[in-house]
Amino acid sequence: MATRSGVRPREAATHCPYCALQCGMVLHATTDGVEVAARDFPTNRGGLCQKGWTAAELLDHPDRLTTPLLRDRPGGELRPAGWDEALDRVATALRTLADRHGPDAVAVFGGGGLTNEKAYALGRFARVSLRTRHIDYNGRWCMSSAAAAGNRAFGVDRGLPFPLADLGRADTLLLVGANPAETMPPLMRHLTDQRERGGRLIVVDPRATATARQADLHLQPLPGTDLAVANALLHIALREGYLDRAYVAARTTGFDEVRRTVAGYWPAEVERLSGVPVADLEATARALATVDRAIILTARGAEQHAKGVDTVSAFINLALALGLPGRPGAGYGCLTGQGNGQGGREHGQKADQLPGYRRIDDPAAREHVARVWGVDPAALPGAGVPAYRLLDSLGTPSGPKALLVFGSNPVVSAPRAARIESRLRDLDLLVVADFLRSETAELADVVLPVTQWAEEDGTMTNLEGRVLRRRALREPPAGVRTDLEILAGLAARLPDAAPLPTDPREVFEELRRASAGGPADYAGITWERIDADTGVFWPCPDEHGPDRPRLFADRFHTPDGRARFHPVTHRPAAEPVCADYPLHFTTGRVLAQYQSGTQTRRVAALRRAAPGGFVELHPDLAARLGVAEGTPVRVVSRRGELCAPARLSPTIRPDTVFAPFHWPGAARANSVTNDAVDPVSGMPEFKICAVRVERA
Ligand SMILES: Nc1nc2c(c(=O)[nH]1)N[C@H]1C(S)=C(S)[C@@H](COP(=O)(O)OP(=O)(O)OC[C@H]3O[C@@H](n4cnc5c(=O)[nH]c(N)nc54)[C@H](O)[C@@H]3O)O[C@H]1N2
Ligand SMILES: Nc1nc2c(c(=O)[nH]1)N[C@H]1C(S)=C(S)[C@@H](COP(=O)(O)OP(=O)(O)OC[C@H]3O[C@@H](n4cnc5c(=O)[nH]c(N)nc54)[C@H](O)[C@@H]3O)O[C@H]1N2
Ligand code: SF4
Ligand SMILES: [Mo]
Repeated sequence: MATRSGVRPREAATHCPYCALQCGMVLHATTDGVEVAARDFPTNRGGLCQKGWTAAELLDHPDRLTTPLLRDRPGGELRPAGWDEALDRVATALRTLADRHGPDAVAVFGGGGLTNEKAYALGRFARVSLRTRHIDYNGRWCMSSAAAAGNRAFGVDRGLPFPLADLGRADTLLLVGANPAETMPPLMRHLTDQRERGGRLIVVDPRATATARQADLHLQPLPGTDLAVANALLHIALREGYLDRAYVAARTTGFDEVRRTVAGYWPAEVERLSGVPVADLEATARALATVDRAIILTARGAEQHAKGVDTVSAFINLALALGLPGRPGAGYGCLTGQGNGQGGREHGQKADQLPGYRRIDDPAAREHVARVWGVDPAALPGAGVPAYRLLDSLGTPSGPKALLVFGSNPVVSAPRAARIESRLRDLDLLVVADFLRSETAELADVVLPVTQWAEEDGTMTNLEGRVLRRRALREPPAGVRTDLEILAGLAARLPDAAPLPTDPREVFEELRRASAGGPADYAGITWERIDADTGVFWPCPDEHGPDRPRLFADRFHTPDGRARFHPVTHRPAAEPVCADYPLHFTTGRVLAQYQSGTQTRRVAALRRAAPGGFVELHPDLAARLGVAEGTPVRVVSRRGELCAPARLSPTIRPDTVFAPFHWPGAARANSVTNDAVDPVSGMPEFKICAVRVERA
């Protein structure tokens, strides 16, 4: 790290630690701490949201961890310990468990907020130092359905295959299950441009969100019916003669079966199913098909379902039939969520994956990566299992007995969280690396305190596939180590472990070699090149060749260069409503809180803006339940309940209730959610289950 070598900059041009927009910011070291200033960058154009403005408050927060913590016996208290004692304890337990039960007795859980270097090092540590197949990460909760659908249609998964600025020039922009006014506020600047240029914004969301309120047209479907809506849009487009025949013939395969499938999606029937009026479906199809530059974007509202992959495929089918992907200024994309949600899914913390977005079951990929790692390809483990299956197997007779967590707080964020919490309690060893005592850290046997973003160098890949630099401003507090130093310290204590580098730049150089030739090729990306420009877009195989802000202009990344249609059919939510659980429950975010809230719940201004959980419901439903604004209500599902004050809103569907998922304890939304997962991606159905609501 630059700061460790004695250079101590007074200011650092870096990016926000939170979401995938990775807004540009400048950090200044002052006598009272660290000040944040907005920095103009193509994504945020000088804007920051409240979370970004206040991010530095956690650097010197009284809750910050600055010493390892150990629990000496189950049920005992966590007590401060030295690093050698903590790392020895972890390494000894890992060795004992692996000796007794085999290497798969140990599991690793990563996060989409980790830098590329950390994500890469975590995957290598699991496969080489621990030799376990059990590694997965919270991107499974977030990106996996869009990733799977993108891969099967285009042969590659880059959330936005074009720069974000293209949104500002779109004639029609369709946002499906995305609420960027709260989840990426500076992105709205591009949408303001779009509308000032005369473009149309159409939003699909069961709630009239801050984003939907700015739209020209708001489709308000029943949660879980987006797939049917997309098929109806394609049905109408074909009926009206909007098919781009030349494009479909030249650039795609598989259209005929999709044509047959959508023929059955009569708009009137889809209106009955989804509640979206036929006239609105027709207006949407027309708005997409009769302009030059139309863009379709999905986010978690459409994706976090047990049919999320097929739902995204339905919107990709629509985009392909209209000839959008690869046309300048047009296309399909998904809005990646976490700070490094894109890079975090490319470099090997996913159960089935090796660096460079290679598949772990591909012999050539194993050969290539094993060579970079200096090991025998046969020694690399095979594919593990997706996050929910992994967490749900912990501590069971056939499941892992130890878990190392880097960058996630599943006690709050996992579906059916009470069950996952009890699985974590059943482990022989739970290790959490974090800079705060998250709810998951509270259960740990060993807590390892790590650096924060302003104390680290590294790279992040934003929602556009643009690789950026995170730059350190200051030294970490005494007693704190980087994630890379922790992995290296553990590797050194394990048998036959190759040494792991701790300098992020050295790790990046290795990552470049490991990714070379893979779908996400970083071989041509250097830190200097990133510094010299506003980042570098992957794939970039050649240091002296161009990067690729826009994909698909002449070919897709499939073997024959053509995009693939996938026929998909609607199916109901995994848990239908019934007499006992008559309402649909859906979940999401509010502006002032981030994810499981470990960080943002500790920032005073954010706590004031969003002090606690709530349940959003329609006034008619509230009247039926005898509930007024602020009345504590209980939301009960077959799995558990949450308790929080009612918030009345005439803009939500009367058959649907909503709660944000940022809080632990009684208000924990994931006590209620369903653990059904998508059969292809393993993405949980966070966005719909059956509940009843009662006065608490
Ligand atoms: N403030 C804030 N910003 C964040 C985050 C945060 O925690 N807080 N997290 C970041 C991360 S990791 C992510 S993944 C992104 C997520 O960004 P978004 O996807 O924009 O966020 P969500 O609120 O999860 O979901 C979006 C919308 O989906 C709607 N929805 C619910 N069910 C359905 C459905 O069945 N169909 C449709 N069409 N819509 C539905 C919800 O009403 C909600 O308004 O945000 C990122 N930015
Ligand atoms: N009901 C419901 N549940 C959801 C969702 C939903 O829409 N509804 N959304 C899902 C989605 S999209 C996501 S992305 C997940 C996210 O949920 P989580 O996986 O829980 O993510 P975070 O809350 O960001 O947790 C990150 C933790 O790691 C720590 N941390 C941050 N940076 C670092 C680092 O560099 N190193 C280390 N070691 N630790 C770090 C933070 O302090 C924090 O405790 O939640 C999912 N859960
Ligand atoms: S929009 Fe995202 S990246 Fe930008 S300041 Fe807010 S949290 Fe940070
Ligand atoms: Mo996410």
